[in-house]
Amino acid sequence: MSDLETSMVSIIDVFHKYSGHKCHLKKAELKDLINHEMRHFIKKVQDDETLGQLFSDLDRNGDEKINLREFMTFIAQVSSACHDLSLMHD
Ligand SMILES: [Ca+2]
Repeated sequence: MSDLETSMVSIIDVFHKYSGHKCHLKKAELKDLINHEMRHFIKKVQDDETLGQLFSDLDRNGDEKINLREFMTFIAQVSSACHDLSLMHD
């Protein structure tokens, strides 16, 4: 597989590592994923208010779960922000 394809599979694997077989993330699972897998890219989520705000921003269809599509949007936003930051430092 190409680097891009390997990265895409990795994102899906990480999602499933935290979602389990149900294929969606609850609040506590999103928090664990962010704090364990994205700690170099975004600030650790510590308080419930921050978590609740982030969760409702990501939960586009309002079903109180983060599905893979909603998670991918989040990954795209964080990746894009990191890209912008790296350009600023060039
Ligand atoms: Ca949702």
